[in-house]
Amino acid sequence: MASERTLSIIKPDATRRNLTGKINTKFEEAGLKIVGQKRIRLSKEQAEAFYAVHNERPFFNDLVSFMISGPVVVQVLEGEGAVAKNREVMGATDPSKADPNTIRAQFAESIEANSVHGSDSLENARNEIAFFFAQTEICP
Ligand code: RTP
Ligand code: MG
Repeated sequence: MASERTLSIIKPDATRRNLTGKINTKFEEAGLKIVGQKRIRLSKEQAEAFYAVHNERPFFNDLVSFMISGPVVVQVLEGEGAVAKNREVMGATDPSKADPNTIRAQFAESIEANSVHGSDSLENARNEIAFFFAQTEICP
């Protein structure tokens, strides 16, 4: 399998509870390398643009409010099959349905405050990485 990059976001529920290091350990133990990382506060416009695919969904406004409620850590993860591997490490969207040992099973508070985002395809990963990172901010 080829080396890939994927976009990860540690969400406000996790930064609030000081879980950045514990979540990063899960990525690193799975063989994902953190090759870009910054802690930022999303603007409402940025959050709306990032989640534009969900703008017809009933949870859209709540999701945007949640994502701007505190700092997030945006990250580029690199490794063999990084897109799928990261989704595996994250676990299902709803933490009550996530496999044990996944980030969401261990740390998420709810289906919305579920601690992490990860790109769901290689094409989305490329677009999502470009949304947050300049080439010079990624250091493999
Ligand atoms: P993500 O995009 O954050 O990696 O998560 P995902 O693919 O597992 O979930 P997705 O269906 O893309 O939904 C994006 C985020 O919206 C929130 N959500 N809330 N209240 C609800 O029913 C609901 N459903 C989804 C979650 O924060 C989810 O991660
Ligand atoms: Mg998604």
